Amino acid sequence: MLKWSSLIVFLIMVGCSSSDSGESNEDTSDPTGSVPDNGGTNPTDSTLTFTIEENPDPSVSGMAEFTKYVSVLGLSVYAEAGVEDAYVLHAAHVLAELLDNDEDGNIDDEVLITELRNRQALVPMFNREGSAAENDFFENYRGEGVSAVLYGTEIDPSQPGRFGADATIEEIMHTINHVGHREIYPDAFELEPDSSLLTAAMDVARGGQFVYHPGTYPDDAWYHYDDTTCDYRCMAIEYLYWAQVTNMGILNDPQTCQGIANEWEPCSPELLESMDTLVHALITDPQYKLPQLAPDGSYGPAANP
Ligand SMILES: [Ca+2]
Ligand SMILES: [Ca+2]
Repeated sequence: MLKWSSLIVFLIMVGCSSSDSGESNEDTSDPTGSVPDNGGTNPTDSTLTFTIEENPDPSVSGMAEFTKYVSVLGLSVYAEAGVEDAYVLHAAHVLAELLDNDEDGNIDDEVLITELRNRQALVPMFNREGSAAENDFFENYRGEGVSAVLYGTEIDPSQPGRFGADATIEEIMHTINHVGHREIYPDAFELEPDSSLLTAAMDVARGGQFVYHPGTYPDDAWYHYDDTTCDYRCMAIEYLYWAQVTNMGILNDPQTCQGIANEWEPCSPELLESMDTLVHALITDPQYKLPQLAPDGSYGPAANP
């Protein structure tokens, strides 16, 4: 649905440039510098109601074209002017729901949130592909807190996560997984061949280890993305997303199953558990504290005591 491979290229570039990012941003306010670190797992009261503010960081490299900003549990959502406020708030709620998945007011994984805050993880939202803000961001952003971007044209708050309607959960999950989980649990979630439980599971799901796209997959493969420009790491981060949203039940309807069959077969939680035992065991292993519940676009600890 997205030019995911180009995003992967972007994130790899971002990753490669991270070593000098500190210097380039040193004399300007950093993207999340205005966000107080509450120092604990409990979100502050102000996070319970998200508010769209003016972009506090227009002078930071790559951030000049954003006009809207929401602080979410010490992380940031930035949006271009044409992205509707309701869409920006939808992204903020989904981000919070993925981090405090049981919505009890406590962030589920302290190690994860610390990593994401340290890397100044953010969700960039653009009007559309090729917009002014996207061009500026892709050209000039020097941080290490992004691995996917979100367009106003691919958001529908009334259908959270529905394939083909709302990419909010997908794109935010990619960033959390790539910037956070891969870093803090590398033995589980690293993306290189032979590096992790994730890639071991993927090699089974694809019917073999294919560092380069095999052209056609073995008949017994159930993960067979046909985008030949998506490299192994791209395949791995996308695989993790498929497994997680399947486990959440987001893909579990006949229309969606049919729509994604060219890429991903086990579209219900039950199929995932029986067909892909390795990845199911990985993503439900409590030590990694991955979100298990589908975000509904409404984060409300007060309503979920
Ligand atoms: Ca929680
Ligand atoms: Ca909710």
